[in-house]
Amino acid sequence: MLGYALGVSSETPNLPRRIAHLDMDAFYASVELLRYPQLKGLPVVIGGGRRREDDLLARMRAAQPDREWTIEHLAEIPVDMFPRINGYTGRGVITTATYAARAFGVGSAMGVMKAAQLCPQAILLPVDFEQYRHYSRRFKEMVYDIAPLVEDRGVDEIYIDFTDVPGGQRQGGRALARLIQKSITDATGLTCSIGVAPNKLLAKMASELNKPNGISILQAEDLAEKIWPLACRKINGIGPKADAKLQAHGIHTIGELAAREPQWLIEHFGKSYGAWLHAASHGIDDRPLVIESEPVSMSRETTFEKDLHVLHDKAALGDIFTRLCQQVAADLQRKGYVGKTIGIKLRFDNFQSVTRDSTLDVYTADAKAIRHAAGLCLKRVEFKRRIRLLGVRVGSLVRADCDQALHPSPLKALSSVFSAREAQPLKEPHHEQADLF
Ligand code: DCP
Ligand code: MG
Repeated sequence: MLGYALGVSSETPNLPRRIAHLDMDAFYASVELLRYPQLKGLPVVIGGGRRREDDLLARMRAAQPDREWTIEHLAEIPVDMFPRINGYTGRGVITTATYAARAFGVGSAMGVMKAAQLCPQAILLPVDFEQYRHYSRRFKEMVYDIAPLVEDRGVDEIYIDFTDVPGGQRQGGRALARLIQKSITDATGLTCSIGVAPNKLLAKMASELNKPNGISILQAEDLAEKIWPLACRKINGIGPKADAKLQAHGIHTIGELAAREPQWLIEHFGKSYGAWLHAASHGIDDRPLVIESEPVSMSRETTFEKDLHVLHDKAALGDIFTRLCQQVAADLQRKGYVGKTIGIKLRFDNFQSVTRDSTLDVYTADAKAIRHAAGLCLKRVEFKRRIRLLGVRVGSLVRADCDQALHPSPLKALSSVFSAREAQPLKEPHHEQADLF
């Protein structure tokens, strides 16, 4: 999927934009059920410590030594032999649960011990990321073959531009959505849910309306009926903190959010987030699909559990900052890229965001070099409020093995030591209090 420029996806003037969001159903759990079909329909949770399936086979060999037990026989292991969640003690967290387990209130990100209280009879299986990645690739390949303009959103979700694909406009996209669903199920045995709408924001909400194995078609005129009654949290981009703040102002549903004056939202949530809240509640979103091509940047960011103070939480912030730099460096190295624009992003407790970046003269994927340059960017920020989000980005990427990356001009390489320090525009004050983490 190389060579697509950003945003080329729906330039056809005559056809209305139709964007699909596809999300696999109970993904990790459903992949587990492919090898343990005997668990279908039962409450199963995925998470906790590493307990390998070999353990299960070893138990079978001990229980029934007269026959063979290999990886070929996983589907024959009696349900009674599977480990139950109620024996679990530990601090593990659940990645996902089958719909049968969800009926008991069990769900993603819940502590395993909490889940054990809610559904003690649930079966607990360990995670197997390699297997999930395998099925992730397979379902995406099926989609690329039918509709090539795909934005990869992670292991189990994608956006697909239906606009110009045959069948993509029929019944608002339902015909094509059905075809894709069927192709995925035929190829993998897995089910997914698809929402089709005028843009990514609405498509993402639509895909949740009919889960599992559902299709939802949303038109702009359905907004008031289908979207406005939903809780604000259903908008991708309204997290628990923003939601709590909205609730405190008596705003619970997307409709109530849509009824607020944009100016009021801007006053309370900052210029960019406030304006975005207004647009989102009215179903407005013109973000293009980011089609797989050479990445332009890689970033890592984290929202803190509680807002942190630049002085009082200096050590914690320093650690988090270093870890983010290490993560970005590891991402770059794993994918074979180097970059020379190092940036930071901060969001304060009033939702105001600031970014700063600086461009080095040499390309790097080195955690220390990134940390150093990002640290200098931090100095250019004035910290008057607590911080709720911190991010590190490396941009201007090139492949690590290309000429530019391997043979920087010697003069430039020498000067880079200084330029990182001097990259900040002169008009910006140097805030010494930021020299802290
Ligand atoms: N996941 C995780 N930790 C979380 C949330 C999700 O490890 N807190 C993993 C497990 C999920 C996968 O990511 O299977 C996809 O996440 P989804 O939110 O799409 O959840 P599911 O696919 O499991 O269920 P759904 O049918 O609601 O999409
Ligand atoms: Mg999913």
